[in-house]
Amino acid sequence: MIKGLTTIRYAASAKEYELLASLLDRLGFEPGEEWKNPRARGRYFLAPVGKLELVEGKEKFPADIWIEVNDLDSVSVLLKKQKIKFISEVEETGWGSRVLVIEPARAMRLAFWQKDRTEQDVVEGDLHASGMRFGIVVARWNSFITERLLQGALDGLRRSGCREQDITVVRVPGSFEIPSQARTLAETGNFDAIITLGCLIRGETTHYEHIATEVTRGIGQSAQETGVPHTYGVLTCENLEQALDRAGLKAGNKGFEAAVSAIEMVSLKRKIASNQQGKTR
Ligand code: RBF
Repeated sequence: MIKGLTTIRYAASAKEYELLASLLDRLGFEPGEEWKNPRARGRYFLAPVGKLELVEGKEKFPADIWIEVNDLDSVSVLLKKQKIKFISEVEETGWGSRVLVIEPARAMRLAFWQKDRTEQDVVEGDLHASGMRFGIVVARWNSFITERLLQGALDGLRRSGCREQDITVVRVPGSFEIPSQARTLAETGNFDAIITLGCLIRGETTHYEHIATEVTRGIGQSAQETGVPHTYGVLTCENLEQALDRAGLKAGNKGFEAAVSAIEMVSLKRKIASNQQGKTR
């Protein structure tokens, strides 16, 4: 039901608006478009994660916007260069983090914080697809369903910033042909990940179990042997109704999910590779 969260700050003047916008830009927020009407204007800035947090009791660092960063010391240097008013310098919070608080405009307090690194630091992929190249293999069998999966996958890629020219769609006759084509694409070295889309319906497929097993195994094997992430958007359903549900009706769209998983896997692979480099330097 919930789609997003927007919190608004009103700038007291055009000068303050420009100052805050350039500050948020410099800090590395993803910039959104500016809107304008005769009475007002606005710009939005996006962060990868948003949360709405309730607090009870007294908070030591009063600020109503908390911005989590991964290099608090650089943020502190940047803010000092901009001559922003500090309410508190970098301090330990007592809950495994450090925080600093600024007041870039009257009655606007921003806290920047960074979690202390722990041994069990988690590495996770994120969902920015710009600069990533994807191959999509889609089966024509049950195209009524698989075309919807394809639309879901394309939607997932585009909405995450992937450019049209970085997406290659290849159609194969049926799900049985997906693994070999996925491998062919992976071996070209032109793709960061392969997204596989198909639909097997038990009622219509003799030896359904065998085909499903073979397709799944083949896709997994191609992923492991080529080292290119593959994601699985092959529906295995009892009947057409169930397939329809999973291709965009009640139960989401498995093509969309496969695309988002592909982005995450590429991002994760890149992070692990750059972490390794860091360790050997
Ligand atoms: N391909 C699919 O992607 N989904 C199916 O549900 C499906 N059912 C099939 C049922 C039969 C009886 C046959 C012969 C093929 C079916 N295929 C299906 C196609 C299969 O994946 C492959 O493309 C063809 O068998 C050609 O190798």
